[in-house]
Amino acid sequence: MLTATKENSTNTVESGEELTDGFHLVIDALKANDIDTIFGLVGIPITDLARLAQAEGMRFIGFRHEQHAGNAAAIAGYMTQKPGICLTVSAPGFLNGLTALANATTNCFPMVLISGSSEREIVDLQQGDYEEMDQLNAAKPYVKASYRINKAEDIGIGVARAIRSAVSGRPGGVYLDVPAQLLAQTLTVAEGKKSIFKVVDPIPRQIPGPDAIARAINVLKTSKRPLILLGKGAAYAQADAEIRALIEKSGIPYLPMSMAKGLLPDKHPQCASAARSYVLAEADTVLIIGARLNWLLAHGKGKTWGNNLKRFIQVDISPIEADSNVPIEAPVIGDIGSCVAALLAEIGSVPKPSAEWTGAIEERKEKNIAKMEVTLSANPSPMNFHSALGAIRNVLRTRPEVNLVNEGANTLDFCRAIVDMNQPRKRFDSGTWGIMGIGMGYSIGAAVTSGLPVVAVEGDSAFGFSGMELETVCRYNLPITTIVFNNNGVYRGTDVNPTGGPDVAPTVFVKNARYDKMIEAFGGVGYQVTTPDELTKALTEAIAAGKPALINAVIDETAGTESGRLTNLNPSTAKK
Ligand code: ADP
Ligand code: TPW
Repeated sequence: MLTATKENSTNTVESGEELTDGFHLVIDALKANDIDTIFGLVGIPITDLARLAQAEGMRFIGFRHEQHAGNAAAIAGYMTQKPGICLTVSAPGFLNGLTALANATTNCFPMVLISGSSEREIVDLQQGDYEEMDQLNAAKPYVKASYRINKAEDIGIGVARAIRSAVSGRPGGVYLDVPAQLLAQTLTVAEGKKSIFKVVDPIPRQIPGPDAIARAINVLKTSKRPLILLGKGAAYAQADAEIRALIEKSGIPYLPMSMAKGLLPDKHPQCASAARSYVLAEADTVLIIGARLNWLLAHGKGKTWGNNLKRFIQVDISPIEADSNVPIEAPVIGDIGSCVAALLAEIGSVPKPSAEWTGAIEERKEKNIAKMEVTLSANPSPMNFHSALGAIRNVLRTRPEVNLVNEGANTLDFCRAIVDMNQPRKRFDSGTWGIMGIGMGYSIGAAVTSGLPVVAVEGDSAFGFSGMELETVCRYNLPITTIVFNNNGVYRGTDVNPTGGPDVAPTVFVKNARYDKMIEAFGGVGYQVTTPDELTKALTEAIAAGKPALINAVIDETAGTESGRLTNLNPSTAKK
């Protein structure tokens, strides 16, 4: 605590009265709202903020690049429904964090990026301050909300607004600008205390109208081949029991989007993942819960959907999500817990789907699963994506509590299809943008938040975006096992430079790189594996050890497909 010896910035204090300052008030405001962890990277003007957070009993997890601190905060927000907090310096630090904040907004994850900023009067006249930038305006297009706090007495309100904005309604990223001089401003302790408070009901329930529920139930009553589609919004909502009850009571087959896998165990008899193409094409009515009809679902139309317009019911908290891509016959607007509970109360009046529909799905599933097992159990040399993922799947089946982080192209597509999930909110991947670079940030965020092991399944290109954070993983001794699918390049390693010149092709990396040596530099354990058996042994051992490890899994460099399953989005290979 500071002590006033003469007039301070508030000009109200008599000599000897105890003072507090902006640094303390920011920490007090976060703590008052049960925030116990900050992910960030220090420097002027926020180093002392990080020090103080730690001194006041919060965890400060320091990163090597702000984007990964931001990604850690974002995934912590997704896992907990509390905004993940990322702290950065001004201008470049802020911009490095902004990618993560924009990604959080895109994925509907609650997060607050707090960045120090330069003096307003210099920034606004563009007089060339250290790390000068108009950060508030730079953030605006990419966030749900952005605020600047200019007076120490407003810190409580500013933090409250940031928290409420991040978690209420559709969650998203919030930018909070803290000018350097704000942090140094003082108030009396009594004034400071008065200005800090805990946000009441930051995630208010939003109850759907009874007419919307009746409309949705009527659509279901008249459907012949219904399907429920679960998105990561459904996982985020933590309404697991209600969702399970709705699915089981209705008897309707369901399909989880990738981060909704495990909301119900993937082995659930009504899970239609193994017949995905069939159900999307053949369903006549789709009840969407917490998913958007964006590119990941072919915008709700075209060949993926059997070229016919479906009847859609959409449960979402955003009133403007419906009709974004195709007409929605029955929008149900509210929080998923309330909406699903209201649908559950009426679902008894909807006839169970016909045996013809569920039987046809079952038949497809059995055929596809049998085909997949043959592919997974083949043991080619060198190892390919399937044989490696078959081994990982078998190990993770014995450890359902493990968090799985996944990025890459082929590595992402195949892992999503092969590695089943059995608990909710355990799968974290490239998400709505298909972004590369979330690997180590999400892994660290998930490990710190849950205290449970993390396995990151990473393409070698994908891993490169955040690889330096291996030092962070080792520094905090986190139970993270990173598996690099090393096929010598982006998608694969066999492209050649057609000119015969000295540069390698744009997709090619150093051959036979030893990513396992990288973690050894920081005291972690490295493994090099070339067969599924070696991978099984290394992964089992690494998870059991609960310490930082990296497995360099050598994958056939010819095995990958350009852009994985997104070949159709490449301008040169898209089907016209
Ligand atoms: P996916 O990528 O899995 O298809 P999306 O991120 O596209 O999922 O969609 C998630 C949707 O869930 C968003 O439209 C968002 O508004 C919605 N959502 C998030 N949280 C809630 C909630 N608590 N209640 C209702 N809808 C929610
Ligand atoms: C921020 C473009 C999509 S997938 C990918 C890139 C570079 C890497 C694929 O190679 P990898 O995986 O990881 O070795 P695999 O299994 O196919 O061998 N920059 C950003 N995001 C994206 N999506 C890209 C580039 C891309």
